[in-house]
Amino acid sequence: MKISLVGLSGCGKTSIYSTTLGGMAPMDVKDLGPTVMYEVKSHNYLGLQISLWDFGGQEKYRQSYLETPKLLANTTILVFVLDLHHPEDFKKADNYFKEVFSAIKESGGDPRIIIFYHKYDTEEYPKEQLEGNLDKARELPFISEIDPESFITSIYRQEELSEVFRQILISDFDELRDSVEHAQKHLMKLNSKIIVSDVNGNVITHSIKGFSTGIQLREDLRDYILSCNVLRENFLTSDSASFSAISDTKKLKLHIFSFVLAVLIMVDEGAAIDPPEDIEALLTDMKVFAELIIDASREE
Ligand SMILES: Nc1nc2c(ncn2[C@@H]2O[C@H](COP(=O)(O)OP(=O)(O)OP(=O)(O)O)[C@@H](O)[C@H]2O)c(=O)[nH]1
Ligand SMILES: [Mg+2]
Repeated sequence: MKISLVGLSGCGKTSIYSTTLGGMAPMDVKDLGPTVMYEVKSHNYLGLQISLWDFGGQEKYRQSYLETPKLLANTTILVFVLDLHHPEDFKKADNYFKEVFSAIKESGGDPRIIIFYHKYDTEEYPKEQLEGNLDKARELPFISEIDPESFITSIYRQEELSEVFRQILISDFDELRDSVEHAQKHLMKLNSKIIVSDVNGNVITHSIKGFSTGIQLREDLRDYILSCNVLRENFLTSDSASFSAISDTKKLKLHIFSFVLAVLIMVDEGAAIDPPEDIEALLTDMKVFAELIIDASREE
């Protein structure tokens, strides 16, 4: 699956990648330099091979993509990023979108089109202007003509941005999407802190804030899952396994299903304990989810 991120220079494409799949915090991307030409980042998410093309937006590069349409060809999902903090560039951006869209269409492509109305925050920007800019952006000639699926995004609203990204990544896989919804329903009912991730530490859904940087699970837990997964593979030689870590005050249980899916359950001392049958129901659904992931990655 090829995701192409396009937009003018400085609109936030590399920041979006870095703070979702790249595991960086918003503060760390302030000093990113402009992307030279384009960068392709491969990412395995839930067993799906994602290649994310970050097309540097400086004028000299923009021209070269339009002249070499094969770079944009085979795009599965085209994400236009529009910078809400720079309304003076809206027209230029709208025109660039139109040119990219035409170049892809001319090369026979038919990608899903998504627009990010990005930098929807007041970080170094006056609040009064933001809403007006958003309205103006929606009325741009090309954007209103194709009326694409849209999201309002900001790297400073990490949970939402990651959720948008997760939705986009699995949107083509109906069954996976249903499984994620099932997991979310279970999590809402349970008191335990739970993270469902893949074995590489990409968070799929969770019921605790602060355990991830974008889509990436925090490093110590990611390392724990990776180590347990190696034990499962080499020592237990089974597709699925469970692990426990217990201290005086905390309990951490890890379930790995079909070598792809990890369910981490944390219980603090004194916290309400969930009925075992409710946890069992979650785990049964996640086992099915893991099998669907395997099927989906085979189909790809
Ligand atoms: N306020 C705010 N600033 C952001 C956001 N996303 C990115 N930025 C800032 O925008 C600047 C440029 O971001 P980049 O990600 O490098 O922009 P780019 O689109 O990759 O630029 P090129 O590589 O030249 O095409 C950085 O200083 C980021 O900190 C956001 O959501 N809100
Ligand atoms: Mg960049």
